[in-house]
Amino acid sequence: MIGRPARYVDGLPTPPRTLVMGVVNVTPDSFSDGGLWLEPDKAIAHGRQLVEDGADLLDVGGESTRPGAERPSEEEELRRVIPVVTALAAEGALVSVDTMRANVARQAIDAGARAINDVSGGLADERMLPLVAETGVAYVCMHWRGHSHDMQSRATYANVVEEVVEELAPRIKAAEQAGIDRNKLAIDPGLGYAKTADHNWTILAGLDRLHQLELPVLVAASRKTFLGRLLADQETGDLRPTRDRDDASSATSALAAMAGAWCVRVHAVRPSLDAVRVAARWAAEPHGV
Ligand code: PMM
Repeated sequence: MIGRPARYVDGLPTPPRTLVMGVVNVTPDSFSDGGLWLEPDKAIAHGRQLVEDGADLLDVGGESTRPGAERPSEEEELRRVIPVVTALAAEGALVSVDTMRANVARQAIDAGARAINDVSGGLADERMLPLVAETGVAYVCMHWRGHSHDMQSRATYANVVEEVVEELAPRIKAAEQAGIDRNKLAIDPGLGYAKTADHNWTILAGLDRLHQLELPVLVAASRKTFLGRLLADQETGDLRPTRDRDDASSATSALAAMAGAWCVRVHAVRPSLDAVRVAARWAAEPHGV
């Protein structure tokens, strides 16, 4: 039990608890909130609300990467993301951009973004790692096995935790070789990305192993299908609807904080912020009597 981050990312906040990243999806098709904030004004207002709720940083994304999703054009992604980043950064919010495209990252950084959250870990666009190195922003490197349209066909592992660690290690090395300062890096096991529900649970239970890579760990479980499956209606088997997964998401945030996660990426900020504060306070007590 740690209850607070084992490590932090240079240039981002360092509260004495796990950070909370609020999700601002400017997409028509994200699995839990697709279409809700597609208009820039709505997305900006939503981001503002998440900051008021206590988000340490906002993750603005214009591409849904839910299983089966088709990619938007780069032009469309830019059209969705840049006005929102510009407005929120101008208001003082700390903005991260969820993109796999170096060109979107570059324009977002020019618009004030201070971190890039790349679900492909630099694999989708070879210009991404050099761009991050050149601009000196923080970088979240996620475990990824390919684009969403067919990623679930790659959800095969003999030992999911070890394979995620083995496949993340070369991505970290590539990031450092491209010139990214190790202190600006965080890693993410990529829950749901080429992973089944059982894989996700195994990874969460194995976060200690991920920490052996000695980098801050981001956990993004919020509203994902594996929670919907856990909480499925016992009679009909219907998955718990996405919007009714926030209590479980907060429970996951508390447990991730207990395991030493650096940051949780969530849709509902306030309950997860409360959860990580509880975890930090709990773990601050000396153990035993
Ligand atoms: N998941 C989603 C989007 N971005 N970024 C990181 N680093 N890790 C994730 O697991 C992740 C992500 C998909 O969730 P959403 O559609 O609710 O944003």
